[in-house]
Amino acid sequence: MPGPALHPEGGLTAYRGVGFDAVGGGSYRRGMRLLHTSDWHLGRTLHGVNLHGAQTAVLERICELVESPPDGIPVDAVLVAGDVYDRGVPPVESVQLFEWTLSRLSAVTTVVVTSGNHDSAIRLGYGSGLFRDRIRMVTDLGQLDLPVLLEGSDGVRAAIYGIPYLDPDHARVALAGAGEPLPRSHQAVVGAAVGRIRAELADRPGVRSVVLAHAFVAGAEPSDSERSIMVGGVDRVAGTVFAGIDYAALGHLHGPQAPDSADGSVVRYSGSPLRYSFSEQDHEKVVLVVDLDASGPARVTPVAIAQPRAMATLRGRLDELLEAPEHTPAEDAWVRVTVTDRVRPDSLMDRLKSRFPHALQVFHEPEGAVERRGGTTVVSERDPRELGSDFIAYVTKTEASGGEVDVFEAGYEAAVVAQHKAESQEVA
Ligand SMILES: [Mn+2]
Repeated sequence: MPGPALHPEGGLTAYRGVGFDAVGGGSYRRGMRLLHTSDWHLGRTLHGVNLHGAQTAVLERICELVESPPDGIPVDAVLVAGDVYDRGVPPVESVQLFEWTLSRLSAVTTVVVTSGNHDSAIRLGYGSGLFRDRIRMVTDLGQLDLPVLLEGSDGVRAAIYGIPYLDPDHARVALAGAGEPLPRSHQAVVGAAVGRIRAELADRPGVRSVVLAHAFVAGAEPSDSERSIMVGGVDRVAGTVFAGIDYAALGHLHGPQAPDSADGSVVRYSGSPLRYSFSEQDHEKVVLVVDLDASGPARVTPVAIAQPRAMATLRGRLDELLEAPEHTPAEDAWVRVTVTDRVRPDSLMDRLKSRFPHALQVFHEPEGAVERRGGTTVVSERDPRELGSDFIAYVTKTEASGGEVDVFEAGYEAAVVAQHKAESQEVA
């Protein structure tokens, strides 16, 4: 059987040597080039709006970048670090969009995909045993130390490892081998996974190492559109867990960012290619172009992904909102509005929509109203401990004690485990 996904010079020769480093802005160099993206969340809606068209547009843009890189330097692999789908059973149009994207990308490059906390690993992994060479789906932790081996130009070689999203309750046993289960934490299971990868790498001197992972790295900033992965009160891993790895391509957080990491190890979140909450209205959405030479740190260049529709947050009295010229740019945007009239205006949504047809959320906060403790909004992204504490305080009219919150959290985690069990039995 041929080695996995090794493509020496074939297929991409048309691009070689024709360009200049317009993306990186430096002089022409060419070793190994990767395109890192994550958190596509196909099937997601935005306050009830179907985003399929917007998702098609951004994936189209990613395909174009790979097919015709702006500087002519070909992409050796596309890395998708989890949360391909927004939920375990995605809509059929999302499954079709993913297949269309995979076929288009794999016609010109290698694609490595891992599962995130929103994906059903088994459903996303369908076909992983059938795909060869150009497509590697890593959704099973038994495969995390089986690299995709790539050869770029100038003799630069890379081993790419995918770590699927690790549920600590399952992975602490699966990764412990014959020994005692690992501590029940993301830090322990991701650390063990990277440890296996480092051991495999020890036999590959001179090969650059790349790891895909779906995790919350300490110090990074969340937004309102990630679902909590809290376990035992902690959801973070240290960026230094990837020590010894040349490039860690992360998924989970939706804003592009560079958390702290060990020396010589470059760790990045590409973020989602589309804005999935108003908290992301000022994010510039990107994919990351990553260039690796035979030695030295990975060079990372963000490439902007134009958003199909802008987002805006407006506040004011209804008559001002409907007339002020400065709100003209918001007329075509997805809009969240807070109306401050003393009395809630009649037909508020209809009137707003006459100027802002894409208004998605409307709040009424009368000017001068006494500041009161806001009610609790129950959304899936909220920290369950905080939510429990708010709930207990609301019901008992006193602050929740640590013990009460512990009981709430244990109940929450039991429910999550039961749901996962139900989902995995359903496919059996
Ligand atoms: Mn995500």
